Amino acid sequence: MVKVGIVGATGAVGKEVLSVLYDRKFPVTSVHLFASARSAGKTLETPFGTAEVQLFTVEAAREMDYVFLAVSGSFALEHAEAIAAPGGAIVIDNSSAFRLQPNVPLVIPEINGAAIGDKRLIANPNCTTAIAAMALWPLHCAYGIEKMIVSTYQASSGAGVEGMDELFNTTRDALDGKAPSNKVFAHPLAFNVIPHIDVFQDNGFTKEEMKVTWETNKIFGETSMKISCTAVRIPILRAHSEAITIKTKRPIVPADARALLVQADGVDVVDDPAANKYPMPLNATAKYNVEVGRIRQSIVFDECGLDLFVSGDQLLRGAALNAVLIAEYLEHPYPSKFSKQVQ
Ligand code: 2RA
Repeated sequence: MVKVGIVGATGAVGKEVLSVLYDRKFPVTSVHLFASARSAGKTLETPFGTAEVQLFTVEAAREMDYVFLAVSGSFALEHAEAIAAPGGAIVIDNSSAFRLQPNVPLVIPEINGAAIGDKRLIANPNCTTAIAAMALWPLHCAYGIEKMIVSTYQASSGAGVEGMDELFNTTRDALDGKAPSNKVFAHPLAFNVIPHIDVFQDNGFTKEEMKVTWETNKIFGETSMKISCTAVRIPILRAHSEAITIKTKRPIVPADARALLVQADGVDVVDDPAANKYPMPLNATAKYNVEVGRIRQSIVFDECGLDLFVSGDQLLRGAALNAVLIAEYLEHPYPSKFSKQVQ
């Protein structure tokens, strides 16, 4: 039985961490919600009952067995290492602050749980990376993905509760004939798509797009998998979708890819176009597994290429579920079902 702390429990991800811990019967003895002085003392309804928000201090957080950080990268940079220092808590950080640091494992437990080793600070991947990786890892192991092109369709929840609220408000404004106002997104999101998530980099890609390249390579234990991504925000509440084209080292056919993906934990193959069955964000919402479908031979890369479509809940596999699965892995480690067959 373990003591669990959550920093950022009122945010979209923090709330889901609480729900997932409860739903998956993670063996908690007590749950502690930490926040700044502004929120300390308030009470919050949680699946574990009414909880009073405690003032965050490093000392109090170090008393926990696990601390989930569902707050900003700057908070994590300031406090994560101190909380995790020997004698403290294991920290699972949802921010991007430590993801690319060589001494911090970036983990999707079904893929590279073993990378955790004896580390006490563990980074949770970006949602876009995690959702795609669930479908790509079995294919990479069996066929060796050399390069890929990814186009994303990302939900407003990626920008937290504020992002979801802004989607509702801009939709209402548009329907009421009012000029929609936007703060969270660069433009009104209602009835729109915005090819701009996070800040632009010198190479013309956004940071969100580059995260897919950087993080997928790190999680798959690669250094030179080429990934070109276009990340787009769409007026959807909380599930991201991604259209992906892979170029593999070994020839691949859709039927074999489907048969392989059916065996993958955390993945549902939804691929019966004749019956109008394919992954969709509405169906992937509130679901632990990511959906993969529209699997077809690539016209560009011929027998060494595949096109597929993935949808996954941004707040679950893309954040809270993955974080809780890391803690579960630490309680009961297990090997990845797939290992690389192609170098
Ligand atoms: C987004 N990937 O969708 C980000 C959130 N982590 O904005």
